[in-house]
Order: sequence, then structure tokens, then C-alpha cells
Amino acid sequence: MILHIIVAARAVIGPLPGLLFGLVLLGVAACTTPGPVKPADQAGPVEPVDESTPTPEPPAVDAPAASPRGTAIDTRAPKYVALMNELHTKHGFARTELERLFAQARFLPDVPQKFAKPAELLPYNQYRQIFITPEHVASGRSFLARNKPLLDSVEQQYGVDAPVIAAILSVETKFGKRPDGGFLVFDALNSTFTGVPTREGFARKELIEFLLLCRDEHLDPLAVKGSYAGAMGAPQFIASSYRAYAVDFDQDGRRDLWRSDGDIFGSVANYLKQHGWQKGAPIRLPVTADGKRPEIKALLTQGTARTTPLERVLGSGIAWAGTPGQPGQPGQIDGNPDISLLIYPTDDGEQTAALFPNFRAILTYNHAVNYALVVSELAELIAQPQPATDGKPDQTAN
Ligand SMILES: [Ca+2]
Repeated sequence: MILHIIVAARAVIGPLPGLLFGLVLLGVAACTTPGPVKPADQAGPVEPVDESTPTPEPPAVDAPAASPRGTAIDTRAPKYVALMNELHTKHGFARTELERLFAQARFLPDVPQKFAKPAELLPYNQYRQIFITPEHVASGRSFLARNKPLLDSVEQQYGVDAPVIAAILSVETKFGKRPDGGFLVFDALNSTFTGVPTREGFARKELIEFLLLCRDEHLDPLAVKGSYAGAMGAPQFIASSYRAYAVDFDQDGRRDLWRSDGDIFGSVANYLKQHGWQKGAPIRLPVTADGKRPEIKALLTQGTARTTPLERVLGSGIAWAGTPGQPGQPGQIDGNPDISLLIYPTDDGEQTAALFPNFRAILTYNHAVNYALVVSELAELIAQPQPATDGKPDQTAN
């Protein structure tokens, strides 16, 4: 899940020209990075995220084949000595075991390079093309149908809608089928600790969490593979998220995010539940917004960093938009949820949306606004009934 990038750019949106759109998309989540989570890392307007929050990492886009192992790392450097001391004194790892492990850590130059070029920095209408195609939608629907009994059970236990679980797994690893980079997680985290100054704190924390995870789950630290950010398994959980949120849904005694569908679906659901998911509630809805009103202008300018009670602005600056009967129409909205407003680019121009608490739950999985937008859009499309005219066999099912 996720590391990410955080977007520091508090983009100015609203009545500004299209140039700013990309910034807008980003300009929001002022939080952290990878956990089951992630968004873009240090390029351009993005800035490192607060490393205190476990977040999933960004989806592995155009992941390369397994990287050859790189060069040795100087583990006699003061920061490594301090790290190993902490692992020994605080967590009980034997010094000889730590020396054996870290002596085998390798610096992989691909890792800093990938942190510098997160896909999440693309304008939304370009970013979405990576993850939302007719094939992705068909695969998602097929996934829902194929796994209905298990997903029903997960949905019942955690109160998280199955289409959003499907959308996250599609975007992260195409349901576990897309390679996540093939990095040894231990090498990836050491490479970050060594070669990505803005992520050093994150990498240090995740190195500790990773070694604790391996001990808890009986994994070989020198064999576990994942993304350049250290995200693992079908749902791409970084180590801290794995330890905190993964569940043994199939009750076989271990939490397996590579091979157990129950553990994978249940862990994504548990992560979202623990971050405030509300079953059946909206994620984001299209609106029209009157940017001439100071309060609305402030909301449009600050993206997800600012919220306001829905009833305060509905009918007083914003109105529902969209096509009746199509996804994205307001249905039952319970209570008076806090919303944010966001303008993002589409192929036809731009879209203004009200973002609900469920959108912010997805943002904890990956702090890129583009990520949460693409998951919410894909979930909506997957949840739609199959078009009656589509009589062709589903080539994507498997
Ligand atoms: Ca299990």
C-alpha cells in the first residue's frame, strides 16, 4: 500500500487555466506516504510526505523485471549503527543476525529514480488511462462475480463495499497478476534509507517494521519481494500497514497477502474500515460550484486540505451535477458529512466534485488525489450492471 508522495502543492484551482490542473490534482493530501498507500514522490511540486503515517505505496506502473542486485551498503555508517542498536535493544534481534542480514543489503539505483518519477504526478485525464480501460472494467466485474461469496462475507464483516476492494486491487496489482517491481523489499528499503534523503525517516521506520513483520509471519527478509517503495502482495501493503491492518481472514494462522484471497480482500477492507469507510456512502459526486462566493473559492483552492459540512454549502454555492440515472448521482446521504471540493481535468475540460469521507479513507491508502479519483471512478464503473447489449464473451476473466 503504499508509499507515496505527497503532494505539497496547494494548487490554486477554481477559475484558473488548465495549466494548473495537474497541480490541483496533487495539491491535496498533505499527509504522508506509502502505506497501503501512496501518491507521488519528490518530483516537482510534490514533497515528501510526513513519514509518521503508514500508507500504502503507489501502484507499480511500468514495473521492470527484477533488478539485478546492486552494490553493497556501508552499514558501519552511524545511522546504520544506530538502527541496528535499536533493533537489538528495543526489538530483541541478535546482533549476529543483524550483521548477517545487513551485510547482504544492496543499493539499487532504480529505487531513488522511481521515487523521483511517480505516475501520480500526471494530470488526471492522463493518469486514469493507465488504470481505467474497458478491459479493466470487465476484469473488475468478472472479479466481483467470481469471488462473490467471499466478497459478500468480507463486506458483511467489515462493512466495506466490494467494488472499492476490487478497484483497489485492480489499480495496485491487477488482482495480484501485475508484477510489482520484483525488488527485494529489504534492498528497496535500504536503498531508500541510503539514497533518498527525503524518505530516510520513512525507510528507517519501514525497515524496522519489515524485520518485525518477517519475524512475526515467518518470512525470509532476504526473499520477500515487492515494489520500489517496499509495498507487498496483491494489495501492496508496506510493512507497517501489513503489521497493523492485515488480517488472517481465512483463519489458517498467518496473514498471507500474496496467496490467500480471504486475507487479501479482508485486509483491504480492514484497512479502509479502520480509516473511516462508511458502507454505501458516496465517495465523490459531481457538482457545480459558484467560485465567486468566498467560501466556495476557498474550498476549491484548498482541495482535500479543507472540509465543510455538506449542508452548509449545498444549495448555497454548490449544486449536484451530472446525468440523472448515471453513476455519480446523489442517492441516500446520511447525516451531514464533511466534504471537500476539487476541480480536476477531463478530456473534455474539467470536472468539479464534492469529496466525501470515503474519498479521504481511500486517500489514506495512497495519498495521491489522482489515486483516490481513479479508485473511485473505477469502483463506480465496476459496480454498474453489465450493459445488456454487451453479448461478447468476457476475454478478461480468469
Ligand atoms: Ca490466512
